[in-house]
Amino acid sequence: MSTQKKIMVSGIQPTNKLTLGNYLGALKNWVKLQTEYECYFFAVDLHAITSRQDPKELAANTYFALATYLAAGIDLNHATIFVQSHVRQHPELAWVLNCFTYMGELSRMTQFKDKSSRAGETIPVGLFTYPTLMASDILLYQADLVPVGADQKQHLELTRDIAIRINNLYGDLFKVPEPFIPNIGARIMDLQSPENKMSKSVSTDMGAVFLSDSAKEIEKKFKRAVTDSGTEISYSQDKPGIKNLIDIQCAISGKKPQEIVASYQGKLYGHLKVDTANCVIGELKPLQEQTQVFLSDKAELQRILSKGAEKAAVKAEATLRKVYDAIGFAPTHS
Ligand code: AQP
Repeated sequence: MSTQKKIMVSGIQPTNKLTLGNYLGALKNWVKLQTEYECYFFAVDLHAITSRQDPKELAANTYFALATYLAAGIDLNHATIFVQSHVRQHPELAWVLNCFTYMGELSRMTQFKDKSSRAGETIPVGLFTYPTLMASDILLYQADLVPVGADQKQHLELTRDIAIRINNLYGDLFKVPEPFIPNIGARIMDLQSPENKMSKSVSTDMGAVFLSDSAKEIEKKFKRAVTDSGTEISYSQDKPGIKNLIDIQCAISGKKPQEIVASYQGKLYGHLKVDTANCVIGELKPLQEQTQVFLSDKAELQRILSKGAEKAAVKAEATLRKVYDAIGFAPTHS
């Protein structure tokens, strides 16, 4: 009987410092799941440039993201971590996939519609073809599972469609991946507009808690969090601000929303805000300290990332070579 682990792939865009949403919605789950799967976790810097990035900030945010992965407990015995742009097979396969993906399919992507409406008159082509690069990230590693937020599910369905289309033409080149929406881990909403998700690049500074924020900043952001004009602490969709604070406490403590609500009987919104801030500060303190330890030894971090990229490239090249052979590219002779 084969004891081979299933393969799981995921990444975060280094468009800014990571947020509490990335941590509670993605990273914390990766750490829980990493022993069950062969994992590839990367910082998707090629995706990040679909919006304008300051070059110095992009590199700093990339290191910050990967140091945070390690600080959160990603274990190199279970997971390979690397920078997407260090593995050239990602854009190479993406080009091939572009040639098997239809304009109509990409035009229907909700994220493209959202992001292009914010981009104004000059919409980068990269924003349009973002899903084929994401498909490449997944298919290169023959991933079985991709943990995605609900907003990325459409991209994963497209990835499956492209994989099936190419497999039908050329034989089984790709594993067709399954979406995996972990039931643990919340969707964390913007503190200033709790009907929108907390986002690295879209949220305002007061709307997002960044993993680099000081305790004082975190406290201030929660105290100013938008709620409603009521007073009763309850967990419902028509109180999105309050629900978000409860969800944050649940994601950190592992408690159920009703347990949290019960502990606030007779208390005010202010209590909930202060407690949520303290809960977040307590959760992030060790993470922040460890992140600084990894960032302070850049040479060691770079060594880890080079090794990760080398290992990832071996797997990625095996898939890419199979694809190049199947579509008829002449082999290289060196
Ligand atoms: N608010 C959130 N709540 C829960 N999970 C979240 N994730 C992001 N925001 C939240 C999860 O983090 C992973 C990586 O996401 P990403 O950075 O690649 O892109 P995104 O989902 O588009 O997040 P941002 O912060 O809004 O990105 P930018 O601003 O860079 O475009 C995913 O697993 C995502 O579900």
